[in-house]
Amino acid sequence: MIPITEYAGRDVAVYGLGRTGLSAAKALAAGGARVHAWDDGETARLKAEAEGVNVSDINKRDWQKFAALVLSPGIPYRFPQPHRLVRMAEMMNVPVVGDMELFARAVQALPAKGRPKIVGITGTNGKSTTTALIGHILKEAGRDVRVGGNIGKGVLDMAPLNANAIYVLELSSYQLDLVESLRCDVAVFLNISPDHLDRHGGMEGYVEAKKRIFANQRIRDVAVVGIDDPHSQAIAMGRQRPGDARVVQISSEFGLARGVSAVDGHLYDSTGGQAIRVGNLAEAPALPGRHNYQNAAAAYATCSALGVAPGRIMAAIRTFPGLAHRMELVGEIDGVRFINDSKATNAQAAEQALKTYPKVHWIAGGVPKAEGIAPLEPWFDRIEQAYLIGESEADFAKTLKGKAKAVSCGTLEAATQAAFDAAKASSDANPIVLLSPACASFDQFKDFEARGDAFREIVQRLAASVEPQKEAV
Ligand code: UMA
Repeated sequence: MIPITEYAGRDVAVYGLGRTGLSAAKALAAGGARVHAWDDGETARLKAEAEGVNVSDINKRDWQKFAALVLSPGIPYRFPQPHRLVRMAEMMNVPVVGDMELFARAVQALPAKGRPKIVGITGTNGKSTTTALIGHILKEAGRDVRVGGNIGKGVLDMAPLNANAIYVLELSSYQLDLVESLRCDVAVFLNISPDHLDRHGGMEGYVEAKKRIFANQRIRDVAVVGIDDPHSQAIAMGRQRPGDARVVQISSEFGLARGVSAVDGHLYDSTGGQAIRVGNLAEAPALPGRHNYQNAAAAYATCSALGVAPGRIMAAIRTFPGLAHRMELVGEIDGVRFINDSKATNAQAAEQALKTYPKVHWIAGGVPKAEGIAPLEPWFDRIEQAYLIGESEADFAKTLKGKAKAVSCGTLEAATQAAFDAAKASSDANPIVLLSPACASFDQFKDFEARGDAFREIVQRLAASVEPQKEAV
C-alpha cells in the first residue's frame, strides 16, 4: 500500500468502495486522514467494514468539514450528468479527486532524486495487454516494476514508493478525467475509437480525457503514440512544439522512417534514423494479430526509452504469457480450440479477434454498444456460424441476416455446447470456438471477467464429459 499523508488530521469523503475506493480509504487512513467512506451497495459496505474501513453515510455528513471527495472512476463525474454527490462537493467547494491524483501528488511530494519512474498507458483497445507486456519485459530485465491501475489493481494498493521502482499504470479515460498532477516519464497512447462516449459528452470529450496522459510531461519525457487511426495521428503530429516530450511514433500498418513499426509482425526500430530489425513477432505466441503488433511496438518503444536493450526486449516479448480473457486459449477438445476473448466488450475489440482467425464459430452478444456489430461486416465471411446470447440476440440476428449463419442460444452454456457440436462436425482441420462478445456482460454476468471465467468452466466441463467416452471406446 502507498500511504497518503496529504490529508493527515483532516476529514476526507471516499465514495465508491470497489477496488479504487477500498484501497484509497485504507491508504488515506494509513496516512493519518479521518476517512468517511460510503458505497450505495450494502455488500461493498460490509466488505469495507470487515477490512477495517470507517464506513459512514456521507449523504448525512456535514460537507463543510471534508477536505476532499475521492471519487471512484465508475461514478459519473461530468457526463451523462455529474453524480449528485459530485454536485454537492462542488457546491461546498470540496475538491473532487481520483486515486491516480492522490498517487501523483504523493510522487511529486518526494525529493527529485527519490521519485520513481511512471509509465502510463492509455488507448481504446490494447491497454491491458500493453501494460502487462511492459511489466513483463521490465521484470525480465531485472527492474523493480509494479503494474496496476485500470488493469485491475487500485494504484494505492501497489507497493510503497521508492526511487528505483517503475510504476506501470493502465489509465482509463475515467481515471484520466480525475487527474491533474500526474506526470508520466513515458506516456503511451495506443489508439482511439468511439467508446464510453456517454461518460465524456461525445468523442471530443473522450479524446480530451485521453490526451490528459501527456499533461505535465517535460522535454526529457517520452510520448509513445500510435499513428494507425486519424485521431491518434493528429495527436502525434500536434505534439511537436518546443518543450514537448519526445514523441516516438509506432505503427503496425506503416514502416516508419522514424519510430517503431511492426508491419506483419516484423519489428523494426528506426528511432535513430536507421531501421534496425528487432525480431519477428510470429515467435510470440501470446501476441497474435495486428492489434498485438501495435501493442508490442508500444511496449518495445517504452522499454527501449527506459534503457532496456533490444535483444532483451525481444527475448521477453517471446516469453510473454498473455492475459486472461484476451484471446486466451482455454482448452482444446477433439481438435476444437476454445478462445476466450471476453474482454472484447465493443465491436473494435471483437474485430481484432475476428481478423486473427480465418474461420470461427463465434459466440457473441450481451449488452450492445450503440453501433452493435455493424462495423464487423467486413469480417462476416469468417463466421462459420454465430451463436447469439443475451440482450442483443434479436438485434445481432438482424444484422447478420443473409450475411452469416446465426443461431439464438440464450445462454453462454447453450452457445458453447452448440458451437462445439458444430465445430466438431465441420470439415475444418483446426476449428475454433471464439467467445468475443462485442458487448458488455452486465445482462448475464457481474463483469467481463466473470463471463470469461464462466466460459473457461463450461469448456472444462465439456472436456470432462468427453473424456470418459474416449476411454470407453
Ligand atoms: N457505486 C456507488 N454509487 C454509484 C455507482 C457506483 O456506490 O452511483 C459503487 C458500486 O456499488 C461499487 C463501486 O462504486 O462498489 C465501484 O466503483 P468502480 O466502478 O469505480 O469500480 P472499481 O472496483 O473501483 O474499479 C475501478 C475500475 N472500474 C471502472 O472504471 C468502471 C476498474 O477498471 C479498475 O481496474 C479499478 O478501478 C482499479 O483501478 C475496470 C473497467 O471496467 C476493469 N474499466 C473500464 C474499462 O476498462 O473499459 C474503464
